[in-house]
Amino acid sequence: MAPSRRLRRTPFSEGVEAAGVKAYTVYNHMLLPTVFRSVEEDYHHLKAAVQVWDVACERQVELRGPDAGRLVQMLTPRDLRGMLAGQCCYVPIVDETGGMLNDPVAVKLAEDRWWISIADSDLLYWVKGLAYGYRLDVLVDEPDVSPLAVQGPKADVLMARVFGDAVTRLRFFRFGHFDFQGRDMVIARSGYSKQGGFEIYVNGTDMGMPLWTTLMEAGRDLDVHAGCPNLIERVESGLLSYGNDMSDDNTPHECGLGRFCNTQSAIGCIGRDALLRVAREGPVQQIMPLAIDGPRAAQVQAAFWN
Ligand code: THG
Repeated sequence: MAPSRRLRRTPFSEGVEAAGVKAYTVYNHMLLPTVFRSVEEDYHHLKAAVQVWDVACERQVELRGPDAGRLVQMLTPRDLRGMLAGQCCYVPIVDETGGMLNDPVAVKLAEDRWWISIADSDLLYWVKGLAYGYRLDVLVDEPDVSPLAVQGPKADVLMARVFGDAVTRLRFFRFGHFDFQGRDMVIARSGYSKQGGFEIYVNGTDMGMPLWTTLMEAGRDLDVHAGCPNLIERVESGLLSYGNDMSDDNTPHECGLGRFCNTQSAIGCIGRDALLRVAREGPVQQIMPLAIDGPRAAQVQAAFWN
């Protein structure tokens, strides 16, 4: 891959490279590791131990101001009226046709301040366009906040060593503020695996490597290793990948995300009318999980790129 300023490194790239990353992909114009030892080895290790993931490419779209809550509700058919500060929420984002634009995690920092932790599409422009077009009293930008995920069955033990026992009392999709070397960090119990774990939202670049190194040293006896979202684990767990499993041609219902929609009560959602219309007709196609039985499949070569 040819380096350029358009392809962004992360605050953790130095650690990722020292850990022997074998492949990257590009996600939100940023490096995302995809393999350390092998996809299969990484999978078994993720299910047995604990991994530290550079998911800085899960960029934040920050909304700040009196109309922030109204703007978030315009983006999604999930009814967010009951959501409190301190909660995270997986929210399908749709356009005016009901087509999926992204499937981020919304983080409600305060009544007037949200992060939308995006999957791989330039959601910032859609959100800025709506804020401007509707003359909303809200600032929309991409702060330099980089998630670092700690995933796997031993994540609680490792996180307690670095942040104290209180971090293990976080409930699923809740976040709290924790100190690391005098700096405040937002930490949520969330992450792109079903093996349990946390995401640390790291502000700026300077604390990236100190945090990475501290986690690696504190977890040596737990067999901590650098890891990344794992293809096998995420398919088995039914975690969708925007751009791979779905695009703006699909409604949330076609993606199996109907359980995250309350279209009837999501007043203000831009795609609400379109989704109510298709709900009457029913989806014409549906993405389904698929398990293939039998002996180990042969390696598929890169003939997929056409
Ligand atoms: N964490 C954060 N940001 C992200 C992701 C993440 N941005 C990109 C990408 N991942 C967004 N996509 C997903 C997909 C699935 C989930 C989270 C983000 C997820 N789903 C669970 C499920 O489907 O069972 C739980 C959903 C729920 O109960 O609300 O966690 O991983 N910060």
